[in-house]
Amino acid sequence: MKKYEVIEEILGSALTAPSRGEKGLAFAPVNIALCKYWGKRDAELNLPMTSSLSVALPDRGALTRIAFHDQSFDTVTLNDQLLAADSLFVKRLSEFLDAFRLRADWHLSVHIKMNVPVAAGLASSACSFASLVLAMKDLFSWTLSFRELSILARMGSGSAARSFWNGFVEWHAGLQANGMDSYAEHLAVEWPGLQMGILPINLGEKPLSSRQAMQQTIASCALYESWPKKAAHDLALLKQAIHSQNFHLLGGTAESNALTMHATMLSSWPPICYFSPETLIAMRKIWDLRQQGLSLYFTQDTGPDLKLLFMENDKETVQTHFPELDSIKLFES
Ligand code: 2P0
Repeated sequence: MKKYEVIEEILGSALTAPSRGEKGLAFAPVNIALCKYWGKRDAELNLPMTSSLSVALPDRGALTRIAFHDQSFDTVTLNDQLLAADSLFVKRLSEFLDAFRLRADWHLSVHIKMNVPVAAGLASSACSFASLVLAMKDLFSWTLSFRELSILARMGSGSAARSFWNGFVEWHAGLQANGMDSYAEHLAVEWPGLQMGILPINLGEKPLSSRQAMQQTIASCALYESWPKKAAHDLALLKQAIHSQNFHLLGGTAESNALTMHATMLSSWPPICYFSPETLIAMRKIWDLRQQGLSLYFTQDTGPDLKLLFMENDKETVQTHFPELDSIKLFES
């Protein structure tokens, strides 16, 4: 498998397990894409069709503690609850770990503490896989660059490639078949005052996973053809907005990018819809408020929740209109 070759290339002799009793511990933040990763050119390596750009939610994410244990399988606890071995999340983590068990027979106990809602379109798999890779780096004493860590995490979950930094991060799609040029990089630009608010909305039904939704879109959506062009255009605009600190350009581009991604899903067959009635009500309210002069934009991932973008000086007004909003400062100021 291609995945094994990439791991061999990056880790080489560091793949053997050290002595038992060692532990690894690491935190990785949630990242929210402003230009979305939507569609893969390689499903085994999670190589994306397009480059993407995200911003991290500082202090929100996954803290992962791992240790060798004597069982012949991995165990995973999430927020102190032991997950069923046949749950999708455990299977994905364990499959990911399989790729590292090349030269030694070891299994891990994995304890993840997450301070964001799990699997609600809040990038919980991204921060889980990134923190798992960092915890493995700690456990195995790997000396790796962030580029290599990003490549490793990407093979667990695509968007995990972007979860190693606070602030803005760009994930380069890359061109190589083995994905050695598909990694994320931190953009060293701060934007004091920029805020994101999580607007919790419950869909009330089990949503389709991002992975399935992407596959279904690529397989059946005629509009998808236009996505790479749209993504490249938005990425350039977002970088311009970040460098010139142009909030309207940032918010408008992020919102348009998210709506276009959802448009590709709506025009897939069978259709994929992550909107609940409350999502649409909130969108209309944001559009109305914007017409009245409030600088407020949103983005949406593969769940019904909206993430609102606004500046600190509008926080009180935004919070008055959306009292349930969980507002997060994206940069120290
Ligand atoms: C993103 N999403 O850029 C996009 C926008 C969801 C909507 O990356 O199959 O869990 O593990 O590579 O990373 C969520 O998809 O998918 C995602 P896999 P992943 O944040």
